[in-house]
Amino acid sequence: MARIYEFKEVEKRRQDEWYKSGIFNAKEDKTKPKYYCLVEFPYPSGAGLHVGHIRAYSSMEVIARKRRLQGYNVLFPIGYDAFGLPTENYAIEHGVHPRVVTDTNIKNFGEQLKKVGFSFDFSRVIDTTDEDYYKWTQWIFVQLFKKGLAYKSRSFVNFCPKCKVVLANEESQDGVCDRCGSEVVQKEKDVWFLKIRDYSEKLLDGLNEVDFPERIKTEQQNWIGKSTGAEIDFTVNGKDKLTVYTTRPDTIYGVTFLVLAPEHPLVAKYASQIKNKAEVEDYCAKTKLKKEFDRLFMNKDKTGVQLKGVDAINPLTGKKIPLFIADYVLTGYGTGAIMAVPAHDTRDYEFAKTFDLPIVEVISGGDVTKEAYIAKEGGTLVNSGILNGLAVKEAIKVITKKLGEDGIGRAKVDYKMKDWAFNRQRYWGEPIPIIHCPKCGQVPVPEKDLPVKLPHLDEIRVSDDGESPLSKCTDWVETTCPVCGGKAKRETDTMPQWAGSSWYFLRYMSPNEKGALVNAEAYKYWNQVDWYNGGMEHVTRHLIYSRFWNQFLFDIGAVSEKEPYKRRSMQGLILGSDGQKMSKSAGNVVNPDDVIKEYGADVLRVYTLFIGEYGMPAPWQDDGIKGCVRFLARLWYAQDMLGNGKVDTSDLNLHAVIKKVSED
Ligand code: ANZ
Ligand code: ZN
Repeated sequence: MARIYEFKEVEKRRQDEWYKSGIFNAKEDKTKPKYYCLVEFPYPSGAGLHVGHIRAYSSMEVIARKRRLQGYNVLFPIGYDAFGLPTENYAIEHGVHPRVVTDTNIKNFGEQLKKVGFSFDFSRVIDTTDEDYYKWTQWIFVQLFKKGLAYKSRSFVNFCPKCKVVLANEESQDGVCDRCGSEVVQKEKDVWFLKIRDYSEKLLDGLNEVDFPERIKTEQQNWIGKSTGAEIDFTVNGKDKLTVYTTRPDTIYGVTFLVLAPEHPLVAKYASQIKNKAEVEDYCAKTKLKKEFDRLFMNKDKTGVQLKGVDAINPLTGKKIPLFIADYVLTGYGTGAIMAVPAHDTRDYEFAKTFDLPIVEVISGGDVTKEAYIAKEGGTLVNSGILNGLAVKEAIKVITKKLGEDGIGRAKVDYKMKDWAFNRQRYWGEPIPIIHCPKCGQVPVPEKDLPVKLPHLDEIRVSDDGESPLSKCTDWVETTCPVCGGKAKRETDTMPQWAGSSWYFLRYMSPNEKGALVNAEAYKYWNQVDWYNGGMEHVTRHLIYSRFWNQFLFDIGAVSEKEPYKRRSMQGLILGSDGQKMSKSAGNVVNPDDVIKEYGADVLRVYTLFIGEYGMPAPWQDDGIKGCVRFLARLWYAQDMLGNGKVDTSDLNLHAVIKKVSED
């Protein structure tokens, strides 16, 4: 182990030289081909750098260094995604301003990153909480607003009662808050949305252009959740139209009831005609308390209530069918109403069994007295009038055409992805640059007045009504309308965590540019990110959001590439030595500083690269570190021997060595 002392001594000396001379600082050099390496910039938490960061960054470090040796002009930047809840919560708890907390944490992260010896360009460090940075985050929001892609609407949202924030679906994936683990409740609130749904097709198409692992493409496709089917209009109570969305219009002869989401507007509309009103209202109230996740996946026992006094007609069989409300039908998907085909849909089947409703087989091949027959391929239509004898695929075409001719239906594409809930009632975020004028309505802050600076507040606690702390800052809230000059109020919500990271890869190209989000020349040179490495957990959020923003910026001519990232890879997590996720509470966290202190940075870097199959989780093992120490000692020895001329290298086939090393 004698060598460790040497490692450490040399490392320190080298690092000091590197960062003093700025040897890794990238300059636009048109005589050289460029290569843009990107890693997910860290959230500067109080806990400091994690060994997971080291794994994620060391791999890209290898690529960056290799590309430099290959003659590329490499951009390998780093920065901080610094708005967000943990800092804000820490600030509240300790009575320190989040600005101070953020600056302290960033300073600490910078020192740690340098101790690891990363070849980042530290002259381009960006901080999403910097006014010069979030000016452009706000500018992008204003452009989205002007194009009608940002809107405010009253809506049911996922609300975390502990953090007191509205969460996007992506942040409450299993019905629990991403941040604190509390159960999420549904709450009605004014919410800003970005119309990411309008970009569904573009986001799907773009996947054909990029070099992403299949796993990532599939996750994004599933998240967007494209489905093709039809909308069909049913007639309710002889006169009103009720439209359902179905992927199986061919099964229409098998429809024996309709189901509405409890939130469906028709329920309120028929309030006076519904005979069992109390029962219905009770059920609606109970549904409100349920999380969407449970409604979708935990609904083993189907519950629901018939709307007595209301009925519909199956337009093809002419038969009267009952209407129900049930929480397995969601309000945010399709039309919030379904035609139920119990013979061929499992959920409808269970519901029909529970409520003793008729089950009519319309696709042959299964045994619908036992279970729903859901196979789409191979079945033949039966009990279906004009569709009898047709295969499913053919029947879908025929019936969709007929519904169209009869004016009661149309082909329809739908997406599971919802619009992006884009606000927080919190302090530590980018103010949403909108002014509310009693005369002119929502007016975007003129570009010359950006950034809308976050005012300094001493009290940043959220009030119990869930309103943003900014709403208490009267001096800041009260302003004049940029259109009519009358008295107006500023929007007091801030943007969500994901805003700043949705375009940061552009800012690195010209971090000090004043006149645009990115300098045109710099963009022309650095252009797309050549290789982006990050975590699998960011594939459905950050990676979709940032592709959306980039596609939008392309559409308004702010950038010339549709896709921001040419290639993406992902590292697996580093687990504690007990095989569990590292966490303070489990006491299995490894601090990279300690490893460096004991073994030196190279050992840490080499170990995180060799720890296991790159895309897979791997437990931290002290024995593994010792192996890396021995490996590096041998390397040093070999170098000494070569340097001293003690080894004859005349018959060394340099090209063969380069080939082998490159491939490995
Ligand atoms: C009739 C039918 C018959 C259906 C059948 C399926 C099978 P995907 O494929 O995931 O897009 N559906 C529509 N809107 C819904 C909502 N808001 N909440 C819950 N379920 C809803 O799912 C589309 C199918 O899910 C639709 O097609 C509808 O049920 C149901 F043999 O309509 B189907
Ligand atoms: Zn006005």
